[in-house]
Amino acid sequence: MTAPTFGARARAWSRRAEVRGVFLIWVVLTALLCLFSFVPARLMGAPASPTKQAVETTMTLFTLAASPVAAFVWAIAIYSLVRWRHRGKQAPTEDGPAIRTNTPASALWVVVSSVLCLFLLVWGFVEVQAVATSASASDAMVVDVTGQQWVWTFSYPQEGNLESDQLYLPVNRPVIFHVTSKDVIHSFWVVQMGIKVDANPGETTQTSVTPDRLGRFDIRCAELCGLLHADMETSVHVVSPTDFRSWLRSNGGPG
Ligand SMILES: [Cu+2]
Repeated sequence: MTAPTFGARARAWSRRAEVRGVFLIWVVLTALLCLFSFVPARLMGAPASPTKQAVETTMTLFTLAASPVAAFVWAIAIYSLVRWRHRGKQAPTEDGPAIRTNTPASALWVVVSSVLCLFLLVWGFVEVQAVATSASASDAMVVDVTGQQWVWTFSYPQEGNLESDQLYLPVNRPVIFHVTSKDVIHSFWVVQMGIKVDANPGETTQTSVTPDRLGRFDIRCAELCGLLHADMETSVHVVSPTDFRSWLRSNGGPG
C-alpha cells in the first residue's frame, strides 16, 4: 500500500469539520475587521497636513494587515469554546493529548510573523522619514507653545515674541513647535494635523508639521492634567500668508 499523496492528504484535511468551522469563522471575522479598519483613523476628521494623511494611511494599512491574524486566533478560540466545551456538572476527568510540536504550523507562523513585522518596520521608517521634512525646512516658522492649567499660550519668536491664546498659521509653511509647561505635564495635540508631543515643566520638546488646508482645527490637551483638563482646548486657524501678516499686524506684531 502506498502512502497518500500530499494533495490527497490536503483534501482530507480540508474536509474535517473543525477545519471548515474555523475557516468559516476566520473569513467572516476578517471581512468584518477589514470593513471597520477604515473607521478609527477617520474619527479625528479630515487631514489638515501630510502628517495626518500619513497617520491615516498607516493606521488603516496596519489594521488591514493585522485583521487576518487577529481573526485567525479568535476563530480558533470561538470554535473551541463552542464545539469542544465541556458540558455537565462534573469537571472533565482527563485532558486531551498534549501536542508538543507541529513543524509545518510553527514554520508557517514564524514566516508569516517575520514578513509582517519586516513590512511594518520598513513602512514605519519610510513614513517617519517622509513626515520629518518639516523640521529641517529652511523657511520654517518657530512657535513656542506653553501649557499651564488649563490654557495654551503661543508665542512667535521670529515675530517680536507676539503672544496669543489662539494659534494662527500660514498655509503650506512648515512650522516647528517648541513645547513646554509652567506646572504639570500636558500634551500638545493638534488633532487634524496628526501631531502630539508632551509638554513637560522645565523641558522643551519639539514637533513639526506643514499645514496644507485652510480652516479652523482643534488643539487639545492629551494628558490628564487636573480638574479642568477636558476644557484645555483651543483652535488653530490656518490662513493665507496675507491674512497671517494682517493678523500679526492687528495683534501688535511686526507684520
Ligand atoms: Cu490636560
